[in-house]
Amino acid sequence: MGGLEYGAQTHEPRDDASMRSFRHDRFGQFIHWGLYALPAGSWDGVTYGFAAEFLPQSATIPPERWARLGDEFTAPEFDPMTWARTARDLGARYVTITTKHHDGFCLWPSEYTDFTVAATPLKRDVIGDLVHAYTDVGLAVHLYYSVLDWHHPDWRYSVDTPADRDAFTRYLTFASDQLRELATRYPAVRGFWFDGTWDESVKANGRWTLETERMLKALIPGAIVNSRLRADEHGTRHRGSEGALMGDYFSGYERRLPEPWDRSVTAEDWEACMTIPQNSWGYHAGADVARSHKHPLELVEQLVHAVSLGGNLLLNFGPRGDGSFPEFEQDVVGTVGAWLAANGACVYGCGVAEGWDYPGWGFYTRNAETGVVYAIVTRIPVSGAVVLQLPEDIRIHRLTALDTGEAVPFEHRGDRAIRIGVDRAASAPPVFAIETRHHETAPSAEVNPDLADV
Ligand code: H79
Repeated sequence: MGGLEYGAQTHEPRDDASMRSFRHDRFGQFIHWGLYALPAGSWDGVTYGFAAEFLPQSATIPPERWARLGDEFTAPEFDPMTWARTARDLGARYVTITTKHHDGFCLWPSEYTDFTVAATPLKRDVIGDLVHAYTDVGLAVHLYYSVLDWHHPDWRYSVDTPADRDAFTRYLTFASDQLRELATRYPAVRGFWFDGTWDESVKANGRWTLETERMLKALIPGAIVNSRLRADEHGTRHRGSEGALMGDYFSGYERRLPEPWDRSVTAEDWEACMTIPQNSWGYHAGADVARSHKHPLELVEQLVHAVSLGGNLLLNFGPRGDGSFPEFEQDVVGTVGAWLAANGACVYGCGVAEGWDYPGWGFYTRNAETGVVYAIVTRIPVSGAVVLQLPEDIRIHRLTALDTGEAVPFEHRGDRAIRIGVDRAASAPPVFAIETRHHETAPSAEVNPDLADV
């Protein structure tokens, strides 16, 4: 296969139970929590509009000063069970938690560095407690790990000298040790989500990325690893130089989704990660950032957009430094959670509806097992009606409102379209469940001249 040594190890999507379950779940909660949640975007009286977790760079804070934030990490409101229930109420089926972000601060008591939660007043093993709580409520846990590390003295952006190479080799050993530590301490986790892998130093170490993937899968059978970890021997990322996906799913969609009509993306598993603010993953208390928050229903729209193209959505939450969830995130939990409680059948276990072209008024999804197609109306037309173009030879067998289960009247428009009235005052996207059957053409006695053997 192009002779790549560190490229893609398989050329087909994984189809084991673990991967099927990840694909089925469709909706995950991302958690960004660390020291950056305390200053929440402001430093020495100045508010920086950029992402809260980038504050050390935005405000050029010396590492020693940043590390002293650990003394304030008391998180009196931190309750792992409340977090887990919040994710469950949201309708998420898995969670991805930051163990170490770019600032290098570790939320577990790693034996390989002192820059951890163990050195703060909070002391407790945040990762261990969260893995336990989320697993308890039935959510799969994935661990986020930033390879980029602003704290570690051996981190390098590029390896240009023998000294850099030695340092970075030590750094990669440190990262491997930490990852082995995570997989060993928390064997219940289902996957790893890598970040901070775009620098020349990592790209020059494709072999390390493959070995890391292999190590984690050896320690945790069935573990799922995102493509962002991976580079091949040419430094080509996500997909190897010959074009095949590395890791288990494509994780390059960050704060964006593929175009809704681009069905080419359905050839691979993928996940998009999304913020509620325009751009902050850690909690940001700034007023301008608050003004950028997406409406909870936009997030419903993004979720079904992802599912309609066979992808997952990983929606980020950045709890406050005290361990509580800000009000706007609780609103998202309420609205998205309520919508999914009534309409989750069009999300979980669903994917692309082959043959149903992207309609401007919303999205189609299809449950591969039942064959039911869902029409999710995220943009109700001013006409108060939507027209559904049917695939060839498909007829409507039953059409119901997903939330009530009641039959919905519709009007035929020739053989290939139907028209459904939609309540223009609907307070959330209505969903129609469509059971279809194949149209059986009556055998014709006449010879069709177009089919004549010529
Ligand atoms: O954890 C969240 C962010 O803090 C983190 N990723 C999400 C999940 C993140 N780190 N950096 N960024 C987001 C900004 C990324 C900038 C990039 Fe690039 C653009 C990376 C690759 C292209 C600029 C150009 C920086 C490196 C090359």
